[in-house]
Amino acid sequence: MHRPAPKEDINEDDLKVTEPEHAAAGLKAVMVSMERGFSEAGPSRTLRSMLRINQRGGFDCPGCAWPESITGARKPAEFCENGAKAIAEEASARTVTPEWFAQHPISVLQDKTEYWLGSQGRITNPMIIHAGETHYRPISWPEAFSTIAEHVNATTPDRCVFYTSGRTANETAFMYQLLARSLGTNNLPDCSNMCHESSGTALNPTIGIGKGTVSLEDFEHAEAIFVVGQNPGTNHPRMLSALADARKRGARIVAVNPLPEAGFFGFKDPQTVKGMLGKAEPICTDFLQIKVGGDLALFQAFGHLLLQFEGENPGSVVDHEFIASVTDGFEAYQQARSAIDWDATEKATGLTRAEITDVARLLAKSKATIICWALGLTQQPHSVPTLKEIINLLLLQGNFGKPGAGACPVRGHSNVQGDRTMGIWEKPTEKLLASLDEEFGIEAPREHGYDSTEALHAFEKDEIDVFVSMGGNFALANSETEALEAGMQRAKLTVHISTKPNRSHVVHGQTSLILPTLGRTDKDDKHPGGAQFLSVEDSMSVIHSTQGRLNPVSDHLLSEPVIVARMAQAILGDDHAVDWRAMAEDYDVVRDHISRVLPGFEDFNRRVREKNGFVLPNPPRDSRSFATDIGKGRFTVSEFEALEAPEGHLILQTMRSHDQYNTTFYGLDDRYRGIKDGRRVILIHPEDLQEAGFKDRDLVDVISTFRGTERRANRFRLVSYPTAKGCVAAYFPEANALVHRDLVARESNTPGFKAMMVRFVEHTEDPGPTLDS
Ligand SMILES: Nc1nc2c(c(=O)[nH]1)N[C@H]1C(S)=C(S)[C@@H](COP(=O)(O)OP(=O)(O)OC[C@H]3O[C@@H](n4cnc5c(=O)[nH]c(N)nc54)[C@H](O)[C@@H]3O)O[C@H]1N2
Ligand SMILES: Nc1nc2c(c(=O)[nH]1)N[C@H]1C(S)=C(S)[C@@H](COP(=O)(O)OP(=O)(O)OC[C@H]3O[C@@H](n4cnc5c(=O)[nH]c(N)nc54)[C@H](O)[C@@H]3O)O[C@H]1N2
Ligand SMILES: [Mo]
Repeated sequence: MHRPAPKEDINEDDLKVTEPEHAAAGLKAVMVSMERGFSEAGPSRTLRSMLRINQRGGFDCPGCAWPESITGARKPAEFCENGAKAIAEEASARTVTPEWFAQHPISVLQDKTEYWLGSQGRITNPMIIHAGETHYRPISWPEAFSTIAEHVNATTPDRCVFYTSGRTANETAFMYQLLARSLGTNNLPDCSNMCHESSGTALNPTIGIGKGTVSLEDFEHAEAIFVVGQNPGTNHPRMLSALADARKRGARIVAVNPLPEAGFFGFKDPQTVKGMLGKAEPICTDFLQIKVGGDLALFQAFGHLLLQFEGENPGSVVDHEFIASVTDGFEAYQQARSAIDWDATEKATGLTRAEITDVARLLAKSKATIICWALGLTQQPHSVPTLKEIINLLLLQGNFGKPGAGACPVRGHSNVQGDRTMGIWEKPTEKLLASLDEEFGIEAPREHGYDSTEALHAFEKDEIDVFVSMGGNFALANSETEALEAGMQRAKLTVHISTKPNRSHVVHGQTSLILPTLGRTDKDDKHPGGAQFLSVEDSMSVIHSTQGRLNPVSDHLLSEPVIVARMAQAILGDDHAVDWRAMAEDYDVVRDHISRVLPGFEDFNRRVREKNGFVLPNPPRDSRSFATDIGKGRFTVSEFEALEAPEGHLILQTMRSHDQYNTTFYGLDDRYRGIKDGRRVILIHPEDLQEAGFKDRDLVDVISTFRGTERRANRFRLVSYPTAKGCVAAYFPEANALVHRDLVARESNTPGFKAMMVRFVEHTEDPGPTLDS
């Protein structure tokens, strides 16, 4: 029944291109998810896990952070094709054993793509390798922990880095940050630094909370919903049901994106007979095909137009009462938006004045607007001002704390928001540190630590001795792939707490450990008090439990909380102020600590056991109040700014295919965009293709330029595609080698993954190691 793991690696010459699709999901999606599950995990593991995804008492889907309903009934199958693929990936019955490592020298593994590595299966034993050795070999858990302790204690805390990927559950994250701070460092970079950091950076000073202000029920009341810089059909498919329902009620749904993504135009709901028969529900009423980086100009234009409509018909658009009572800075904003340069706006956005004005009219009419966004807005040099401009618009019409309205940053990893709530942050607040000190009798360090970009710099300067990675794949996720990998290889110790092999394991430090762990779907019952559960926070601040039920693929796996506790015991010694053992034995002990340290978690152990969990306080949503330093919502003024490609260059954005989860590839197809059996492609507008002097499917090398320096990535195929003119698109992580380390969003330091300036040259060089094996 099991499909063997691919023996051959990707052959990019197999690439096939068909017309992009015009609707997402449907029967095909269900078939794909079932097929994938059966071949990876077998029918019994598949059915057992699929039926528990996102059910009360089941486990939280590791696919994305889109919430489940807490008021209504849940459907028997509360998941999507891509959630099912994420589960199948984790529930895989294939194993990566010590024998497997003995058969695969590092030199061979370094030539494999992430697709091949990830599809080998679940790692079964702790493994170690030293510089100069050819193979990872098994090591016992006690020896692994003492190896970590030796290295950590041989250096200073500021030379140790503790990275977190956003799948980590709340309890684990809390213990992990406590370990770093007990040791004496705030070096806690996380995937959020590369993801929605710009959102928090823009929201905290303007609305007093770094999170979204809507709940799922608000989608039932909104009159207008904007979906900006986001591809929900692939990355948050369950969001399409909420959008389709809103559209059916007559809400206006506006997509703003350089790509005409399939999910915008139709949705075949696999939960309905109509959808199963292939009848698509329309989703968007309006589509603005914007140029990459043009959103700040667009939102400034909306602000200008709303104020103009208000002037023409006073009292019709602007919520003066709201502005006067709970906001600050309106006059300066009004002043700044009173004039507009339409030529510059049209050039920056690639949209016409008429198109922008039409959508501004619908925005003006809407009495309840939700603006959703994701990475298209967070990974730009001017992301923070762009997002502040969205907040201006929402404040202008009083779109906070009323049904159907608010800001909705749609998060990525299933618990990335919870990890931050738990204190995974390199810039912790004094309040958090003081309450950790008080609860545990430790002295948490006050100096800020490295974010992910600073960690990349520190690797390059040999300032990191020990790098511990709680999940994730830092080498491939970040910018400057080659330089980063070289830096990681010079570190004294790298430790990867992982489920499956990945690139970061094979570009390892002088000594490297792989510590295999239980995933979301796995049973965690080797505790004195019996089976344990964990908790997560979704994109809308709902905290709920998650518990896997599958038998782990090996007896040697430890849960993440147990791994953290045993690392801490080894590093900090048995007489450390924190009772690590008690936390590892019983996760209720962790939750009790959390309930005393973090606001909103009072009575955590009781409330997390309630049917739907509980919702964290959210002042803008709950009471139209803003916990900023001035106690008000803050209008801000930003300069006009857009991306401009130098002569002969185009703007490159990097994005996900339909068959990948970040650096993990489930397969090689991007079904909705019509790309099959290949990933090294550049989607390019037909006119740009012609102007650049190339033909469809030509093989090129890509050169990016930033402040006079160049980066190169070889052997990509140009594919003629209806993207916005002047803008091209490639997949993450293949294009990460092109991202200069200093190309980041101002203030948030998030890499500018969607803002590279590139040109193409005919392919000349050897394909390089990331291609065929
Ligand atoms: N199946 C699946 N689900 C996932 C993930 C996955 O890899 N696979 N990843 C998870 C994670 S960690 C995250 S953060 C989310 C990511 O979710 P998304 O943000 O949807 O992810 P991307 O694929 O990066 O898509 C970005 C979208 O922004 C558009 N875009 C690019 N530049 C601009 C711009 O300048 N302006 C505008 N308006 N749009 C722009 C792109 O065309 C694309 O549609 O998804 C999560 N869910
Ligand atoms: N060019 C470009 N680069 C990007 C982006 C982009 O849009 N463009 N997006 C950025 C974003 S939004 C993000 S979030 C980052 C993602 O960066 P990361 O979070 O670092 O990367 P992932 O690919 O999500 O991590 C996958 C690995 O996690 C491990 N894993 C999976 N499940 C578990 C588990 O349950 N426990 C543990 N311990 N390990 C597990 C597996 O070994 C797997 O190989 O990448 C960023 N990089
Ligand atoms: Mo993300």
